[in-house]
Amino acid sequence: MATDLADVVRRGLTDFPKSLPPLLFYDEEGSRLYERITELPEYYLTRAERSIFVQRADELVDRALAVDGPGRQLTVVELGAGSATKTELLLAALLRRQAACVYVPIDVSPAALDLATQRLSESLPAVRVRPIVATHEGALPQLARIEGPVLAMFIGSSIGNLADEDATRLLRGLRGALGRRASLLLGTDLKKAPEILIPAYDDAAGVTAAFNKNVLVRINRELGGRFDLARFRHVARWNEGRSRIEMHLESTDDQRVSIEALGIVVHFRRGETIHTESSVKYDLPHAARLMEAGGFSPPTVYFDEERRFAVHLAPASR
Ligand code: AVJ
Repeated sequence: MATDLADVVRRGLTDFPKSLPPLLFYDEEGSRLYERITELPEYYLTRAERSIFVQRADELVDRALAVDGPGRQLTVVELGAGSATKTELLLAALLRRQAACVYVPIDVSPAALDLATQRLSESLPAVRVRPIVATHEGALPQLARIEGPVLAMFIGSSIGNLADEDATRLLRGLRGALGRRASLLLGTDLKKAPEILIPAYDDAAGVTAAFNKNVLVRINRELGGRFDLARFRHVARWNEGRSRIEMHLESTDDQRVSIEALGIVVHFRRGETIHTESSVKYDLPHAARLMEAGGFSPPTVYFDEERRFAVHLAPASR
């Protein structure tokens, strides 16, 4: 995959149908907006997953530690760590079992990693933070060098951004880099009524709309784009066949938008959209299939009280 912003944007906007990868959301402003999303009344995901950690962190940690037997310290790796507020609960539980631990947060946003490192140094000084600014795939070679047992966290239902083939490839990559010493802690949002899902991605305060449109702001700033935000509408759709929420930016009329750094003019028909994100909603067999295909054993599954969200813990399969 092209990782350079210009290449990614060129490819996405000259493709049909048009799309942009969700990775582009997370510049400094986008990371801030995402943090606000996690606090919205409609966005239940973060609260549901946090409540699982609040109630079950000790049990989760005991199970993760049991995989490798007693002795060596467990290292925690996290894909797409963001601000790591939920992870803190797990790290605190781990420090009730071992004196210190290494935590390796991976994120494309240096700002988010700085914030996480800063906060953890104050709240849990026994955690040695070794951040990696990279995409998930980009970090794999460095993960292969970690010694001892590793708990790899991929929480927040971030896996839902990936189509099943890509999710499987990523889990396999993780399993390949970490080997048999790895356990996987995977958070997945669960399939539920569109009446609950849609508002979670189209909130009343318009924070998700601003988060979505921020990719256009970013293209304007970083690539000399001329997107007029008033002529694009935030849309959240439920795709039943693929069991996913889709976010789009819909052009409100026929228009041409030039992007200076790319030397292109992009044409939009009225109602045409840029697909900016998919967020897959899982049932348990679906999640188990992905983990198995990724090289992990059947998981232990933990739920919040309302069964909106699931956290799966699985050791590497032999
Ligand atoms: C960070 C990918 C888990 O899909 O729910 C939130 C991102 N997009 N609101 C999700 C997001 C719109 C979020 N993930």
